[in-house]
Amino acid sequence: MQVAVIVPTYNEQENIESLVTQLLDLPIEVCVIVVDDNSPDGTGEIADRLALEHGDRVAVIHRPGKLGLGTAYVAGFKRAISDKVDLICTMDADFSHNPRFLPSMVEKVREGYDLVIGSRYVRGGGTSGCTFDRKLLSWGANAFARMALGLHARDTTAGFRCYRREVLQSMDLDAIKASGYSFLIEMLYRVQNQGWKVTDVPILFENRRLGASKISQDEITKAMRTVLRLARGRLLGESR
Ligand SMILES: Nc1nc2c(ncn2[C@@H]2O[C@H](COP(=O)(O)OP(=O)(O)OP(=O)(O)O)[C@@H](O)[C@H]2O)c(=O)[nH]1
Ligand SMILES: [Mg+2]
Repeated sequence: MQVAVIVPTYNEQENIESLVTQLLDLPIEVCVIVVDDNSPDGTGEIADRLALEHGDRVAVIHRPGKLGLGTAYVAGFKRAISDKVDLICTMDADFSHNPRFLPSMVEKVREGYDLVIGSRYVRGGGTSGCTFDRKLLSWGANAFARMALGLHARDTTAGFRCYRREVLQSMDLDAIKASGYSFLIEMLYRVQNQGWKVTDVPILFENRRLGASKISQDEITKAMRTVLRLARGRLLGESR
């Protein structure tokens, strides 16, 4: 099975090289697709150098500016679908999602699941180094999304995921309205409503050590609006 890992980046120059190196050193073979939004700190140039050094195993998509996390995933998905890889994973560049958990996630898809989520909220999973406020935000957003949308997955806002290619191919990716962080919730909602098999595997989520967070108050407000929009559609009986 061919596995692609999509890594969206915006100002991750402290992290990108060691992350790509660790991904390429995993016991399973993966290729990496970096989606960089013209990071002012030069992340895109570092990624280009890595692509030159590693040939087919590293690709870089450059976008002209900070266009949001959701549309960065979509750009990566389209590339991976056209490359006909079997499994398409997503993860953050900041080591909150440690590459060492990827093999167990890929294994779950091999066992027959269609979407596997690297989850903080199942037995064996957890967080480390996060402030109380950050934990509360994440826990609250997750509980709200699960309740309002009837989501079964335990960690609905996690960006550490592994999709079977057919799941992404079956979707009109451009129809997903949420473009920022709430893209993850909308995507999960659509995947569940289409009847695909979703599960969580435990991961330890570690707070970023290097670089700065890109989550803003604006993103949090947008995420709440996305959940309310989808919940309204659910109440009105719209299928997705
Ligand atoms: N291409 C692209 N990548 C982005 C954008 N916004 C965030 N990212 C990347 O998406 C990943 C998640 O962003 P973070 O800022 O770490 O957000 P987070 O992990 O939810 O929050 P923290 O715990 O504060 O780090 C990182 O790899 C970012 O570099 C964007 O607009 N475009
Ligand atoms: Mg992060």
